[in-house]
Amino acid sequence: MKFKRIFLMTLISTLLASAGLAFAQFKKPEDAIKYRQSALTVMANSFGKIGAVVKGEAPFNKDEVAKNAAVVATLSTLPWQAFGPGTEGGNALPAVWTDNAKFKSASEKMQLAVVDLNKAAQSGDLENIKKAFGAAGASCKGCHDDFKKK
Ligand code: ASC
Repeated sequence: MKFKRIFLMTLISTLLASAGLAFAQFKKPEDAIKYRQSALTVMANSFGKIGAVVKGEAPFNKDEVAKNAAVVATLSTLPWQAFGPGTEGGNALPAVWTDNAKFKSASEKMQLAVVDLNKAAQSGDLENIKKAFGAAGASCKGCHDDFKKK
């Protein structure tokens, strides 16, 4: 049956394409390193802008803080797919791969902390933003201590 064959081929290529998205997103390890460093760089930029407000070095503009916190929360989900097997290097310590469960849990802790920061930022309460910023910063540092080259 010709239609059945076409159906099966379509199904198989759809499945392969979606598997490709999950597993073969990067052609070379350098591409993965560039991707995760880029996401983390953009995230750190927005996080730093909130930090300046929290430290009193920049005026508190609610809308700006809310925008930056939303960027941080979104970007925080991206780097992890680019730490796959065979992508060792960059500023990442080997522990990312040898102690991957701990790395994953540290990354999840950070993602939860920046969701909290984003909630505080959207509500516009500076005291809550300060608290959530402190916790988020600690979650960045906690991961860097164990998994990032000094
Ligand atoms: C930042 C930034 C980080 C974290 C970390 C917090 O602004 O770029 O990596 O905060 O330094 O301790």
